[in-house]
Amino acid sequence: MTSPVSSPQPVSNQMIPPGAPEASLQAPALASQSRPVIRIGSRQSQLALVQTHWVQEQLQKLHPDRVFEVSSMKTQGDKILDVALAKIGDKGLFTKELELAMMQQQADLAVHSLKDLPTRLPEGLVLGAITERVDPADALVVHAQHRDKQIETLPPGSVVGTSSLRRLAQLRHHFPHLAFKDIRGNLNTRLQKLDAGEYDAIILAAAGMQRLGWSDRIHQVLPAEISLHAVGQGALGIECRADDADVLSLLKSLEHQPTAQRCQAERAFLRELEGGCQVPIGVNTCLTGDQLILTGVVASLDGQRLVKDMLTGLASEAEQLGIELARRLRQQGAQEILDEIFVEVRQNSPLLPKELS
Ligand code: DPM
Repeated sequence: MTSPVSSPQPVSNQMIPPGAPEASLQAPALASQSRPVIRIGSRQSQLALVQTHWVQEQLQKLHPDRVFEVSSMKTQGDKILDVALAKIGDKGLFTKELELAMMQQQADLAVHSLKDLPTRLPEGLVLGAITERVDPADALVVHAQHRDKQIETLPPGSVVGTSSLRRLAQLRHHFPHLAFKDIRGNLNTRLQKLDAGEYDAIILAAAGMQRLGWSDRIHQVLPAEISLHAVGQGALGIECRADDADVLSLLKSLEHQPTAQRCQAERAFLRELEGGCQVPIGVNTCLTGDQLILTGVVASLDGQRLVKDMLTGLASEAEQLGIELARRLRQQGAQEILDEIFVEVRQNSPLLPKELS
């Protein structure tokens, strides 16, 4: 039910009784009716826009009386395309500009690939909803000459493109005979580089390929035994201002509870290990009834050491499960691996995927 408010009055101090709790300042009915358009911030990449338009469409369907508008902008991660991701090392590479726009009231919500959203958000912003996850697995895409091969059968020395330390460390562990090279750019650019023969194969998230309608290029979905996916992979995270009750209530309708519970455990695990988005940390979650199984891995860049464990608990205690698994991995040597990587990345270790010149 919407109650028409003909001429919304600005909230003046005289209207608020002295000593009133802060919440009464928010006047949600006034806020929702006085705002003609809800502005959705997005990155400009094709994948980001597909995701944002999907969210816009869902919101529009569920709230036909409101207007949702998309405004797109370039983020730091979109601008620095010639430097290896791991070396930039900045958290929030793909999210900062959008967050600033929300804080400055130029956007009301922002749609992110959840895996690009740091586990700690800036003061005043919250994760308003986590949408239903598509396939969170990593996928192998091959050059035409390897159409008859799988990751297990690629010839020694084959050049595999990835900028993900997580993919690199796990794949080096299983396939030490492969060579790894850095690859940057949007998904279309990466596919072009592969097809042009710069790589024998590349590893991408199945989710991104699916959303862009390129599922037919997925040659092999990598099983969890070979590659545990990134925290939040395959889900969208929608961020908004913590005090925007109106937008928060609109976003509630997009939340997918099972995905949210799985991602809460995954994000708590990463947060507890203090890993940014460029760390060789992988996860897998499985939700059956009220039981949540969380698997986590921390791997060294050379692929020699792999600390991996699994924990089951109540989905309602997802956060605690993530924290507990992180502590266990730390007891098994995960912290030493992460500390080493921090130095290796800073010192430009030869273990990092080499850039193609
Ligand atoms: C993050 C990573 C990558 C992206 C690191 C990782 C992949 C970088 C690379 C945190 N963000 O996964 O270990 O391989 O060069 C990104 C993609 C998607 C969201 C593309 C991809 C689409 C999938 C999704 C980049 N962010 O991973 O192939 O929405 O989950």
